[in-house]
Amino acid sequence: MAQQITLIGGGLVGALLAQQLAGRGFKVAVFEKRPDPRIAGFVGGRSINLALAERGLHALRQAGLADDVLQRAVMMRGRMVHTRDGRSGLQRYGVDDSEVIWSVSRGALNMLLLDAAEAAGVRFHFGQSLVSADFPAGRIRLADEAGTKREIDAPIVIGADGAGSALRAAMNRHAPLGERIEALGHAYKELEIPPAGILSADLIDRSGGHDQFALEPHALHIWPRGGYMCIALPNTEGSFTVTLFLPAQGAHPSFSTVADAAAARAFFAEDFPDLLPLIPDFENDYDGHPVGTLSTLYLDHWHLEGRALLVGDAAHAIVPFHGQGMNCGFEDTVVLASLLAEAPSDTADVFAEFQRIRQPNSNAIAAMALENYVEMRDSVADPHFLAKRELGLLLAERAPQHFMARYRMVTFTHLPYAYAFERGRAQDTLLEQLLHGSVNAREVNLDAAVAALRATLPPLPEHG
Ligand code: FAD
Ligand code: E1W
Repeated sequence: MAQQITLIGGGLVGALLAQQLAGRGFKVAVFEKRPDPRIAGFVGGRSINLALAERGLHALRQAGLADDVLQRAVMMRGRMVHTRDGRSGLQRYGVDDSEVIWSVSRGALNMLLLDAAEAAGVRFHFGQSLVSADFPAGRIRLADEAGTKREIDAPIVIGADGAGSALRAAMNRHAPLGERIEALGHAYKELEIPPAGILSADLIDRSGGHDQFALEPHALHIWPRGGYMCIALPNTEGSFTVTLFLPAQGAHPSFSTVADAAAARAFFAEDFPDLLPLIPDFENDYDGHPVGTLSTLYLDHWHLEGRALLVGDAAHAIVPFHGQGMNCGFEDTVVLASLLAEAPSDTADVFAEFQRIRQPNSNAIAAMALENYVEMRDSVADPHFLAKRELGLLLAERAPQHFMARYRMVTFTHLPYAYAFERGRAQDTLLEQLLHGSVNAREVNLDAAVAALRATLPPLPEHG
């Protein structure tokens, strides 16, 4: 008899994990709160997109899905920084198109993963939300959309039900997980730039004349403004999804002072004057879309013996500023599927081992994602930061075995996040020493700097 696994949540991580486990011979059932997006249309209907990087792509390759996903993705070669004075410039992520990230539609990706999981034999039950669980009895309680409840057998249950996980709450009621949720204090709102065809000819001329896109399509756009920022990611149809990140409360600007579309229009006219005319439905978008909250989730325990386990955001939700939440969750599925394939009936050992391997890494990406917010909104224009980055680039060119920018380790390698975090700290200390306060990387003696680098840090491990 094939081992039976019940998954809660058919989002990005749940659907990919289900496909991976079914492919390794497990009998997998998934209970998903929302209706089937392939029938009902993706909830919200808006085109929200995410950045897919090497870690997520690697998981999709193992699942045989990378090519299908990339076919529907838009390549982003670098970050396009838009300054207050209306200038913009592309900072490439890598030296060539082998180091790029990809903008994918959340809805399209989720539907592709559902199709793939179903094709692998997974049984989906939509419109079914987990309500509670009796772990000793191996039973879970579900509610359908009408609120009708039922109980089923689920001796082994895995929660991929996102940051607000109901399985986590049920586990925590049974035995405390040591949950800590740290609110960022900043929140977000999504707005839409339609394909340039919908904008006036006048605007297209002023934005540089791309026929279909109102902005350079192959970039992640950032408008850093100090304590807050906007970003925009391209969609395949020529539109962009803009996200405004702002303090949730407090002195202007915050979501309490920019409370409605009228206040928001005045705020954008002042702080994002080049962006405002690209958003024709500004009023409806601003008043119609919710303010999303942002926090980091830390748990002491991700599992309850061999009976229940949390993965993805349910175990380790992070702030989005490194674009790694989904990528990290996809990396979870690779590790878990391979551990389970090796020892299908030792779920207690496998779950403990999964946590042992993944928790230091999810803690590291949680910390790096928080740091990246400050870096993105404040220091992309800070002279000392820019000098450090330039010296880093010079060292990476001269001694590629000894220096790699942390962003590249996170985004373009499979080096563990915890390694990238540690190594990044050591490299940063060295850069500070070499620059000692200077804002000009060219003042540093490069031969001496490379010698110091080789003397201080071991070569980087293989990272292909
Ligand atoms: P989710 O995607 O949240 O899926 C959870 C699923 O469980 C949903 O389908 C939900 O309906 C279902 N569910 C919930 N409760 C129940 C229940 N009681 N019973 C049954 N089912 C239930 N990550 C990146 O890698 N790159 C990015 O560029 C990026 N940008 C982001 C931007 C923003 C503004 C935010 C907020 C996040 C971003 N992320 C990004 C993070 C990414 O969205 C998450 O890490 C990812 O969606 C986690 O996947 P998941 O499957 O664990 O959870
Ligand atoms: C990425 C929501 C989101 C998603 C992202 C990124 C950022 C800023 C944000 C980090 C980045 C891709 N980043 N980009 N440029 N420098 N750092 O790489 O996904 Cl806010």
